[in-house]
Amino acid sequence: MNKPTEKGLAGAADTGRKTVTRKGGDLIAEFLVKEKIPYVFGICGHGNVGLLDPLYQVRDKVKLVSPRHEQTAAHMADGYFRVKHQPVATLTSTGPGSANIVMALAVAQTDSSALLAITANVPTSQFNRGPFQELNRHNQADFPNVIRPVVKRSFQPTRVDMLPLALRQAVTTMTSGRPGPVNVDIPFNLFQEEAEVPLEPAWDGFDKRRSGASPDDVRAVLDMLRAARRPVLFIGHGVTLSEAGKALTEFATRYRVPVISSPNGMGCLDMRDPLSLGFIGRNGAYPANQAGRNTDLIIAIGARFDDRSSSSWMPGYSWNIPASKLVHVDVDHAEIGRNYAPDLGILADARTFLRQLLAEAANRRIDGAAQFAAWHAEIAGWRAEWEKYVAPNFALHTTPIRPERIVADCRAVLPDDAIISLDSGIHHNWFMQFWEARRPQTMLNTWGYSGMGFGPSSILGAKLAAPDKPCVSICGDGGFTMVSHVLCTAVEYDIPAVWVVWNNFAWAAIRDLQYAYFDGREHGTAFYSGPERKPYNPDFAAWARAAGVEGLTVTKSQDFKGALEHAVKLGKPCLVDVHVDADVRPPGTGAWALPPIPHKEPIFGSKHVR
Ligand SMILES: Cc1ncc(C[n+]2csc(CCOP(=O)(O)OP(=O)(O)O)c2C)c(N)n1
Ligand SMILES: [Mg+2]
Repeated sequence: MNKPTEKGLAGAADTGRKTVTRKGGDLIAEFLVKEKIPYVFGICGHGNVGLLDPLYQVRDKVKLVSPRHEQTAAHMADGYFRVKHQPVATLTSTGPGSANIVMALAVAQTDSSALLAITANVPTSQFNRGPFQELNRHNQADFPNVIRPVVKRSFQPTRVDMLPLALRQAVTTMTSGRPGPVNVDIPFNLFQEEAEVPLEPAWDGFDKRRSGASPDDVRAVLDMLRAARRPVLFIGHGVTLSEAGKALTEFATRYRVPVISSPNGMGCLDMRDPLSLGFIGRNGAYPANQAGRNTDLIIAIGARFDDRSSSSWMPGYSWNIPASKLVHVDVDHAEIGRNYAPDLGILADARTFLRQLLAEAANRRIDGAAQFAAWHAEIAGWRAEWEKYVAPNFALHTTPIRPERIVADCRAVLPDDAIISLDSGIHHNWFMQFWEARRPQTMLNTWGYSGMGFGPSSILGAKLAAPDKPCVSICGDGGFTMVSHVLCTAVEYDIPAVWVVWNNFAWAAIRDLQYAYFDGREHGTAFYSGPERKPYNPDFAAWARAAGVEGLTVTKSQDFKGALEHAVKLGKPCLVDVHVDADVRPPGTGAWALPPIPHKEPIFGSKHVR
């Protein structure tokens, strides 16, 4: 080990670590290599130009991809992480460039997705002088205050020798416990200035530290299961993030416990399995809501009972707590009992907990098939009622196309390992209700923050993470228009993603709320042109072709399947513009409240309290 040099810094001397003399920019580039961060999704600016050259030096190990908007860069990083569980970085410049990632970071944070957001700031020598693009009304170089609510932590090293520690702490923070985005905000001069610095060891990454439940709690959960007659597992993103699909499937199958899933947990149990009841809430599946409101024991793992998966917490619509007993397991203490006080709260990683349950249950006699037989018979009845109600619409061919047709053809065409991303909008409600995710990490949803632009952007990151799998964004016409420049990035970087634009000439999710709650009036929620207010949209397929992407328009339902098959096989970026019937709505099976407006009752099945 090298001795700290005379010039050595206090930090170096304290840690006794090897020191090197480096420019800040080179340190950051080396750090990205050392941490095996394979991509930087970034957009240049005067503030970060000093880092571009060091990135050039490591371009074989760390690829720079520059989309046309910073929001897309962060969604791409988010999508990459969700598919591969390996974080990548974004790079944005001082001021506006970095301000453009705020929404995308909020999406990542509320959906527990890790990414390293490197932002640049003004030189330290100019702090508080009001240089170009400094925010300083409250504090010098104040971007960390802008970004603070949407990241797990923001670091602002102000000297080169502060970089190694800040960077190590940043990666440790973003991938420990509940993952999330982390920011390192770096004043411009640090890229160019040189210092002697102590080297930090590499962080050994995501997914290593997995605390479990206490043995007493594991036993207590199994005692509760033994006493139950109508149990359900409710799973969320925590199960996906801890890669607990196998343990979940084993536990559910062995003990015959039905599984209700929030969108980001979908696919941990193959949703074609009869034990999978689907999503719960207003646009959930009827068997899930029925089971949720009639269960006597909920074992919730890595799920947070947000308003959309709990019918806005109104008793008897999706859940019926405290009449039902609740075990709430999460890696984040802040989620345990946020909305429902649990009978037993357990701070634990999903996979560790499920493995503990499996190990302990093996020592006991639990015969789920016998114990829960009546429950399964009831569930089978609800499933049959639901299937009878929805199945006919899945078989219809219509013009404009019924939404069910799109779901059905996606199911038929896409292989089990295909990755789909959804955006915010009514198209998402249809997929929440009817998509059958078959594998974990294959359905990307903007769930917590529901930011439009996530779906069409994140699919680029998904495709980079999984180049051998079909990656299809199903997005609204409104949401696609917000980030239509994704087409350019697909061409520039040869990313063969597919966009299915769900074209209903409206911000239909919001238009439908207007129709439902404001006497059928529509104002500001649909797209028109001309004095006659004809429905308007650009010709998306022509728009795609103008960008160098293959573009198809589908107006007849018979044509969609073939168009999707073609797009998926093409091996080049492709957009399919599908004209969808804007007046068919997903059947509400739970409720959602916008207080103080009175909520709507479910249209299929009614609230039922045992
Ligand atoms: C960035 C952003 N702006 C606004 C909203 C509010 N919002 C939610 S859904 C929606 C309409 C979506 O329209 P479109 O993309 O066409 O999808 P559709 O509902 O028609 O399927 C809007 C405006 C949002 N979630 N995100
Ligand atoms: Mg729309």
